[in-house]
Amino acid sequence: MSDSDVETPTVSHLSAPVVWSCNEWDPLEEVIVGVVDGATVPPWNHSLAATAPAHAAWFFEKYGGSAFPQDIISNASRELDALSNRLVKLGVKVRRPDILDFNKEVTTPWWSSKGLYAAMPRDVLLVVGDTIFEAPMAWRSRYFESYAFRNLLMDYFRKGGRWLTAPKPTMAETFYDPNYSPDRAIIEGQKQFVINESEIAFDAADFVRFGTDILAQKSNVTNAAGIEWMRRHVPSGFSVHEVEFDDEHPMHIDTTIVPLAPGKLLVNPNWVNTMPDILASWEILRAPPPVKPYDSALYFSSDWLTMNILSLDEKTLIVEEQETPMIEALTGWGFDVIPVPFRNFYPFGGSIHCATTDVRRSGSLKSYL
Ligand code: DAV
Repeated sequence: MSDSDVETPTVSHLSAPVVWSCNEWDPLEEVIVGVVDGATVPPWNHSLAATAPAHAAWFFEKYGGSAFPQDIISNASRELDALSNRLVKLGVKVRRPDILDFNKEVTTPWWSSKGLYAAMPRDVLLVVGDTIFEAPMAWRSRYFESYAFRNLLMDYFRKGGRWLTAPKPTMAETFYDPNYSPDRAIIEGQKQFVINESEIAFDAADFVRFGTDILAQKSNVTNAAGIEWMRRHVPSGFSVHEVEFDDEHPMHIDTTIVPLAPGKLLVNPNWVNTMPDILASWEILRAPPPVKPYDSALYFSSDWLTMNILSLDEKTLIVEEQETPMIEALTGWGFDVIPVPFRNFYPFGGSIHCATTDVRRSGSLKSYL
């Protein structure tokens, strides 16, 4: 390999950070918005059954292993493009992942599986200060998902960004609990999970950033070893705290608690019965019920996607346009809301927060908890 094959970073990340985000609400400068092209419906399996709503089983029976139906892809794609254009108009730099064909079967020494999608950058990438973390994931269908973001990550790396990839679990049979069942998710007061602690696993979306403090939950895709790995690898000045809520089938924290501004937290009224001590001083807004009906099209998630909001800054929130009770509640709490159409993205299992990940927000590292 000649020297010219690798561009050595010359830009100091201290003087002009290409990757910099410490919380969910500082002014947004650069964001990755997902894509749905190439999305494949994963075959129904044990780890998926742990969190997918039971009413969606028919969808996986019908389409599991095939590409998502084209009309679902086209309608969601239009909304993703519209969100991207809107963000650009608001002065935010928008990046998109590569389009990969997730309908290809991949084989590792332990298993074979088709892929899923590159729709949810929030699940795969987590920016903590000047470092972008690539999550190991816990579903076989997501093993290679981060490669859709490889060109972006290489670009950030070349420009001086720090990039860390967590060790991936083998996702062999031994990593999943064969006795786990969603209807026995709590046994003797203890939450049960479909993954065990034999290897490191997490999705980035089980972490939420409050400046120097990052809260994380164990879930059906994030184990204690994964949280501990993050704890040992976050840049200096950050600490990771484990929190637990009352969602019996947790997967991703961003429909449970959503910090909107310093001291202001949106919480899920069904899943947050007791506030962790660390959040005791924060003012809370209990999310109003989501607008229905659309639950027949929620194949991967609960109907709390209404809470899955992206902050442009600590005053301005991007919210799905049909979630009017939420828009009214947030406006009443002093926020400016930018409504965008995003309902056709819901079948992929997320809303605006899931479909994006902030790579750069201005502001400095501070303690808020
Ligand atoms: O509420 O089912 C969806 C969030 C996905 N990032 C839920 C979690």
